[in-house]
Amino acid sequence: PFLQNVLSNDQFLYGTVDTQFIDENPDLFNLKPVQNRAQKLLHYLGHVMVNGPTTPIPVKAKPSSIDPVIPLVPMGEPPVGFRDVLLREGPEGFARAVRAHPGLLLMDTTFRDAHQSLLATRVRTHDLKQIAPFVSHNFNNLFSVENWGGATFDVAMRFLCECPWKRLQELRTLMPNVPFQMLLRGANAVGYTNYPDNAVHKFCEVAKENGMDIFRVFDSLNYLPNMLLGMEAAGAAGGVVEAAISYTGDVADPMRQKYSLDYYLNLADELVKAGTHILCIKDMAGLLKPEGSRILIGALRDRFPEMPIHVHTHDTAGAGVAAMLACAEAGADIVDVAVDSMSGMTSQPSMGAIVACTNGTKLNTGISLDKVYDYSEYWEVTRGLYACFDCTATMKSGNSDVYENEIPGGQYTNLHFQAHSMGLGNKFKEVKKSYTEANKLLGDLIKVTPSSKIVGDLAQFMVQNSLTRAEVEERADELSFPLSVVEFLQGHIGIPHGGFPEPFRSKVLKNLSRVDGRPGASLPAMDFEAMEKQLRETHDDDITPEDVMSAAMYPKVFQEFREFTKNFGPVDCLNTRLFLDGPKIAEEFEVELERGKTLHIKALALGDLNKAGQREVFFELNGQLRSVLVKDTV
Ligand code: 3PY
Ligand code: ZN
Repeated sequence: PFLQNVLSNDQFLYGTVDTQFIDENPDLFNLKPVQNRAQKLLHYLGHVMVNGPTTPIPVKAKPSSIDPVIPLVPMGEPPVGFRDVLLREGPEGFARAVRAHPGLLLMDTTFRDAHQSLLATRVRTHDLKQIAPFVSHNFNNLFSVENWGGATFDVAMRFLCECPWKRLQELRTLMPNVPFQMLLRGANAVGYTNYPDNAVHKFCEVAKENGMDIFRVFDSLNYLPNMLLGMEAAGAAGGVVEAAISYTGDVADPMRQKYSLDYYLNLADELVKAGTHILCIKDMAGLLKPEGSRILIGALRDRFPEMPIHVHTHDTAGAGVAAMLACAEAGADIVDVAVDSMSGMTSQPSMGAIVACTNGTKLNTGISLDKVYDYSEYWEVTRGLYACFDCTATMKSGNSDVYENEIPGGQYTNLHFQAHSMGLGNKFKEVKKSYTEANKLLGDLIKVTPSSKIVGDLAQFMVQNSLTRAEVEERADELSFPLSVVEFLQGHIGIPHGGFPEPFRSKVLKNLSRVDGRPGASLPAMDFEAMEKQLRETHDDDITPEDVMSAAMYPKVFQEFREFTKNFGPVDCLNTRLFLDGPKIAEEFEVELERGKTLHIKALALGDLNKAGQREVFFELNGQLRSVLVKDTV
């Protein structure tokens, strides 16, 4: 600013001072452009006003113009919650307290799986933070809030241009009393492929340091060595280990023998032996019906009387509430729900419904329905801001055909969007049929990230090439399969229950290499110090251990995220309407960069297109006129 003042000073401009020193030293003008956070954000807003959102949107819909009302919270500390028990007694004591708890406990998935399933994982930290204190004050008797992991990690950087670690840190401060839970894809951590063991360990360590409490660990093939690695990593970091068995098929159907009750019980034996604190049944597609729930949970309850049992499901067919009530009655300690307005369809069953159905029974949740209504209203209105990602734009109801195709909740939504965007909206049934066939071709797999993606890729390949299952089997040695399918058959994500399908595998692989045993075991360790050094060289000095982990998981996505932030600033500070749609002309708004540092901005005007294809966008920033030049790419 000092230099700016000098340069705009009249005496200086009109030559009445001796500026010879400046004339003789032109390198004084080798100035980096002044790029503060405010100017960068104006650049971002100008960009959105001229060109639309920077994040890809599946549906042409504007964010709703209605603002969510943030329900009030009382002053002072929130009441004691289960996290206080965890901090006091450690994971084992916590598990005992959970098992001893008389009523039914709930995990709220609204902050993670619900929006991963309904809104393409796009809910921003901004909207989570607004409601976090309300949850902390009114839902202190939740078992946990699931708010991290799964697809949220990469989507935060990739599409929301925000740091997933900052989300965790900020929520932790706002919700000190409720345990946080994350979804860890075993040896795949929060990615789609195996990482070296030390990366999974380090990831859990850093997550724990940033406030994560409970690690739900699964493997997409229920491949025990991969699960054990994830469990060891979470446990060594000091986290609560929740080993999750992914559920498929139907234990109540005598015709479905591959994934029988014995299969699940044997796997549970191994996980309990390995020291899991909590045992989870992860029904990612929502296939558990009440009868299957009674059989499976009843048998687990008998076998492991001391072990807390936690059940996760999706409501794709519409039977989620019935199934979770059956699980609770059969002895589950905890079931997963999403707040009403973020529940149903491919998301979790409704919190309000479960609370109401158990009120006055021995399964009473201790949660106030009135508070559920307030919480739900916040999300109903907030959800409107994400209209361009909302699956209800094309999906109108639950679908009981999931019992046949077994597509996990989030993937069901994605495939539905994809079919519609490719003009195949009236052929979704065929896409789902192909998925069913592709699954059979691959030997009837457990399907969840990333094995579900492999089945989906094969299904898409079959649709695109008009191939039936019989044709694929017959011509397996000459077809050029998607890479994910080939790598799966090579053993890159582990070994499926019952082994690989033959002769299909041999026909596809011919003499390609095969991985024996656990894929991560043969990967060289990551050198985090070297990585940090290299990141510092590329991106200035402010590289944190969290950044190193982001880069370890997603090197390219992290790089692009840092570059984006360098140009456009901390866009996570903008509200969601501004982030997606920019301001209207004459709109005035505030942006809080950090506590006590608020920008007052008014959008003034959008200039005409100049010869260079740019538009000047005018703003008032804290009372001063500012403008940014934006290339019009529309
Ligand atoms: C994920 O891996 O992100 C899932 O939600 C699996 O169910
Ligand atoms: Zn799920």
